[in-house]
Amino acid sequence: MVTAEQSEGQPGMQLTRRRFLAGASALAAIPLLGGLWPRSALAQAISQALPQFTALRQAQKGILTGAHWGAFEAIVNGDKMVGVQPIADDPAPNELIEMAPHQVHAPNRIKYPMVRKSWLEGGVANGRPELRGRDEWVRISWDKAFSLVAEQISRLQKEHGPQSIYAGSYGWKSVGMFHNARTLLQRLMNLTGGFVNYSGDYSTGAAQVIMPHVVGSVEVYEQQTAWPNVIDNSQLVVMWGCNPMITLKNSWNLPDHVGLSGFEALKKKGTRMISIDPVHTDSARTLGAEWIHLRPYTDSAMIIGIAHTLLVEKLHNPDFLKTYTVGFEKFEQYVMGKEDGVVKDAAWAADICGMDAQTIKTLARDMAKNRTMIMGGWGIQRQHHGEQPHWLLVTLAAMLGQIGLPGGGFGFSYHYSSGGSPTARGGILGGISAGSPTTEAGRKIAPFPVARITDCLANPGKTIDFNGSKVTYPDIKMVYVAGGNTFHQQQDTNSLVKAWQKPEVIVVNEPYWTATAKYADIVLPATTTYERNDLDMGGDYSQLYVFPMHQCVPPQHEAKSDFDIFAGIAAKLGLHDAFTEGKDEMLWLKSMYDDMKTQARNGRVALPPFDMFWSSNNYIRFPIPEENKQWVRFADFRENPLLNPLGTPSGKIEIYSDTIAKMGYEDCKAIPTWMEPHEWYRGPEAEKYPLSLNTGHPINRLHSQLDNTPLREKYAVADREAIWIHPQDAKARGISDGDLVRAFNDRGQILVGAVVTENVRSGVVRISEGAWFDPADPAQIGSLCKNGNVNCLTFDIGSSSLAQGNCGHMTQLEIEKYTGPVLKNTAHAVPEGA
Ligand code: PGD
Repeated sequence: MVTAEQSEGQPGMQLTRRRFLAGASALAAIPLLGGLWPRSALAQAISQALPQFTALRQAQKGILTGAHWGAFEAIVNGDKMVGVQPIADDPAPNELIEMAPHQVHAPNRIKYPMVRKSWLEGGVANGRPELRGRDEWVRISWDKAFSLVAEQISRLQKEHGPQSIYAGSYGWKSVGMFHNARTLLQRLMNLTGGFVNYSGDYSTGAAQVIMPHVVGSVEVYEQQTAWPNVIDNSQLVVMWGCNPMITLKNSWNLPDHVGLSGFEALKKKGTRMISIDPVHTDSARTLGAEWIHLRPYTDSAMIIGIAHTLLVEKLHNPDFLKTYTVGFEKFEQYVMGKEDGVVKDAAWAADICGMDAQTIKTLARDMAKNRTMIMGGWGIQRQHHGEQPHWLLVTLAAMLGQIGLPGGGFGFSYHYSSGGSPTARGGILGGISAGSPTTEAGRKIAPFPVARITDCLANPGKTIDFNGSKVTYPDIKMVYVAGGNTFHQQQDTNSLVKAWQKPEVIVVNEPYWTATAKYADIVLPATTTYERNDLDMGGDYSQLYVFPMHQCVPPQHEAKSDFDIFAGIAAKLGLHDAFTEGKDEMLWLKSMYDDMKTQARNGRVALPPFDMFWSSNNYIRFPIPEENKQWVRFADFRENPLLNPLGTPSGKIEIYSDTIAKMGYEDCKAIPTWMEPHEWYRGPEAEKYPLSLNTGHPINRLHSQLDNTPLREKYAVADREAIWIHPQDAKARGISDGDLVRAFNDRGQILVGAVVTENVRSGVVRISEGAWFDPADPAQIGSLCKNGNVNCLTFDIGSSSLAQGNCGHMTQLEIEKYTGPVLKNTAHAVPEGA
């Protein structure tokens, strides 16, 4: 059982946090709790309330700071970071924190502001955009850099308006509520008039659009039934397409790592766990979960097969369906083949999924017999028709009738940022605001779905469907990226390289020479978290800690924080005071803290003054109300659906959506359905490309972050990204463990290193996302990527007309043993002359 001490901890998206806390006002009746603060007149009370606080002070050697992979103390010698140690009460410290010194002192840091030579010389008219990624670089002063960028913004706002500047800048940046690269960029752009933004995200593009139609909330970023409740009550936990023991190592904000201890507790208790995945994941192996493997991209069919068994064996819950859902009868007709004559029974599903029907039937019976928690991952929705699996999982959970009961139902964020880590009661830090556009034109611009970036750059003026509306792409002339790695995140990298030649100017703020930086015109060196001061919350869902992130070392080389970079550009535009509001870094941190302090006081939690907090080099841990440890998602809806309706048009779970029906989309119908995907093992492309790709998140990295650290030694094979190949598939192609392999399809080719393993089912290969793009010949679009960037192979279409999410987890390919010339991996090299 997760104890009070263990069950600490909070998502990434501000939207989520606000949503949940609004929903959590039911907690208002908790008793008055004492203030929690470091060394002060109340030290005695503190050491009683926070034993771990004392432990931290005793053990403390270094400077408190943190990253997506954990809060830690940095050990510094002079101007060098030389080591780290985890904070004392992290229930599952993550070894990735050990990379912090390497992040600071990485050989491929961008040292100075740089400009691409042809752009500098030829200007916008003759900048030779086709040379992006292979041109020479010229070092310039910060003053010159600020002027160059400011001139472009000013020119474009005047000549083409805010719709010509794309500053969506999607990305995982670094932790810290103040130095939020993307928000700071957008704050500047709003002050200049406005800019084009994106909607959605790469993580949950499909699910976050379909779920509001189904249950009235995005679900993927909502608080989950609390871990202690799951541990106490769930009898069967089904991990459907997720790998929590890996993905929970990192969080959007500083992680509390409570989810990891939650899964460990389930294992210890002996709770039955099943992993449904084409890959025998690390989670399944370490937790001792049963492995049900299906063909990739066939999850929807399997869920429908389960639904059929439940129906014919009368294992479903008609009362729940009647009271809490609408449209089940239409789904039932579909499953029973009333209209199309195709009965979608276990045998039908098993044939599609490449498994035996008995497995599906047994699973259906086990789910109905036990208190079952279905934990759905997100990879299954980063696919063509990616809206369907989540809609179907909700439908399945509704048929089981356990939604809103302790330990039952479904949860789509247990594998992310410790969803289910009980919410503490304290203050919440707000960050710096992006503000809003200062011009009418800026206010009118509609965002486009984030993963349509290549399509947008390549096809200005094109109109696409999106969630019942139409979006017309603007004509983008400037792209500004700060805190993201477009050349990693976007599917079909080679199409991106082509479309990337369209804008007149591309600016990137980055600490490192990533491919996105190498393909820019102006590159501005950004500091890492460890070179600046910040504040963050610890625990995305739990909001458990307020954490000081102290500057550990001076800015490296000529790097500046994004705040200082944008303040410098703002000064050239006459907007310095509007941008900074007259405050420097520390004044901003103080005002953020003071706002939180006021808010906490309203919630009857007292906080120490900022100066005391900051100088203590300690963090504050908020108390968790007892009732939050047993919080059950949808319990209020279940208790009284009339008083607590869902945010759907009917107020109920919509298994049939009239709203979606009215959109009339062929690729997302009014009930959840199975549709053949764009590419799969039975499609025409499978003749040439028989292997199905699984591209999960990496074990020893966060997306592309840390690919340039010694961690590579743990996962790179022959100095390339690894590819997992089933022994049968390897043997058929004469490939042995450790071989260099060329993986390819019509879109691209990459060099990867073979790991021959039974941890993937035959017909499937796994390549993690995040390897930095490194084309063998940058002059040839489509040349071999020497580092193994999987997105060279994936295709770039929207999940459907509804959500337009990305399809990064779906593609057919072929592999062969690489016998070509020796190719040096230069993904992490500094461009010549830089
Ligand atoms: P990161 O590697 O986190 O990936 O894509 P995302 O672009 O978020 O890149 C963040 C970049 O920000 C890094 O280059 C880092 O150095 C930089 N950075 C960090 N801190 C700072 C800072 O303070 N200032 C500045 N200026 N820069 C900073 C991730 C995206 O990829 C996501 S979220 C998902 S879920 C998708 N996943 C997949 C997938 O599973 N499979 C495929 N095929 N494709 C995917 N793409 C998506």
